Amino acid sequence: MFRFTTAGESHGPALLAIVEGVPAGLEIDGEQIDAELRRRQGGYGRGGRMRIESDRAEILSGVRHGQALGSPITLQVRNRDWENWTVAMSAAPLDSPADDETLRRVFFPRPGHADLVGILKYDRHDARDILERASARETTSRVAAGAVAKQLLRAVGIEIGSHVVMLGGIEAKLPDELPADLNAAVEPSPVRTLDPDAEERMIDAIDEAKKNGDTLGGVFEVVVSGVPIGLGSHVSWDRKLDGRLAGALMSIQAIKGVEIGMGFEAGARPGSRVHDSIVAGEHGYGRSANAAGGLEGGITTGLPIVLRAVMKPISTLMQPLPTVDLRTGERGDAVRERSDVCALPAAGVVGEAMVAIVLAEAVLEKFGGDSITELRRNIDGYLAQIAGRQFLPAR
Ligand code: EPS
Repeated sequence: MFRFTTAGESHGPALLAIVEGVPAGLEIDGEQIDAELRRRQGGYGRGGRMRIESDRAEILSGVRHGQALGSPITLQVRNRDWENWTVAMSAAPLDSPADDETLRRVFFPRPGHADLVGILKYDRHDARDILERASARETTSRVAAGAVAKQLLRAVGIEIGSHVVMLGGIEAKLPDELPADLNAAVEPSPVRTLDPDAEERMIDAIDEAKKNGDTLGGVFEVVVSGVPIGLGSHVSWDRKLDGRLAGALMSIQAIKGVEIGMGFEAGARPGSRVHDSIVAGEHGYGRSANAAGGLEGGITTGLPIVLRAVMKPISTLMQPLPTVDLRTGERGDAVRERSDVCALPAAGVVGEAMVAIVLAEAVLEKFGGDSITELRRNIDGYLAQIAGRQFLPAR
């Protein structure tokens, strides 16, 4: 079984990810993990923290001489900023009392963040106890784990990319066909978009928001190619891959909605203008289009999986929103923690990681295998079976 968990506070000593179920013998390249971490740190609109950190993963377990052992893989990314937080975030009780400023306590919860609901639910009195874990810094662990999942998927021919399709209301004009290597095409863009014209306006919008002490969100798209027919299942609600992918994307900080394929637009059209016709092609069954976004009945169709997620604007505003002082109930201004004006380009990278994790899980569920050799053999056997199944008369 493929599974992962993360741990770590934003200003604690480190962020951790434990990934279990990676088949033995899979080549694990630490450089590729670090490259994904670097991608997550980028994008126009990031704040001061990204100038402090240069995230790198140390592999603490589960890999020997560059190959997975089949045992849990532990990844650690140290927080450089920790040296400024050793007192405020000390795990041990302090020897002597310290003032609120030294402890960096937070009494003005931010609307939109987990601050208020978190302290009420967990019975805390300092919102720092909540925000340290609610912070999107946690996505560092997800991207590290996702980079391992990506290496597994790449070994079986599945590739994942992403791009920004809308930022702060500015929509990117998309080409009829996406570039084969989506990430290579968008990486030079500071906002990770394919439309140079929109890129300029998106950058201006971020500058404007920054000037106004405001923040911006938007929509990113994740595209997966090389997916075999038959991942996921229609038989039970929790095995439907569309639901699992949507849930994984929705779990990313600040994500408020997910679309698959044509998405919400499908609700405005008649069925005749939504569903992809089934056609008989040279290589077997095919589709006239991919409005379904690569998923029907919770099962992959063999066409690219296309998912979109909307990110709300970050809830830390330099022009703060109204809130209430947790100590007195008096009206106040929400805390102004250092933050980003826009983290949408990075959110796309996190989206890729979450999609990779769910797909790695789905691949191993369907094909199993303790070793990469066994996994490949199982996949090859299934693909041969599917190929032989094309156009057979009904039994
Ligand atoms: C982030 C690190 C954080 C923020 C941001 C994402 O660093 P710090 O809080 O030290 O400035 O820049 O976190 C949030 C947007 C949030 O709401 O918590 C990161 O590593 O991505």
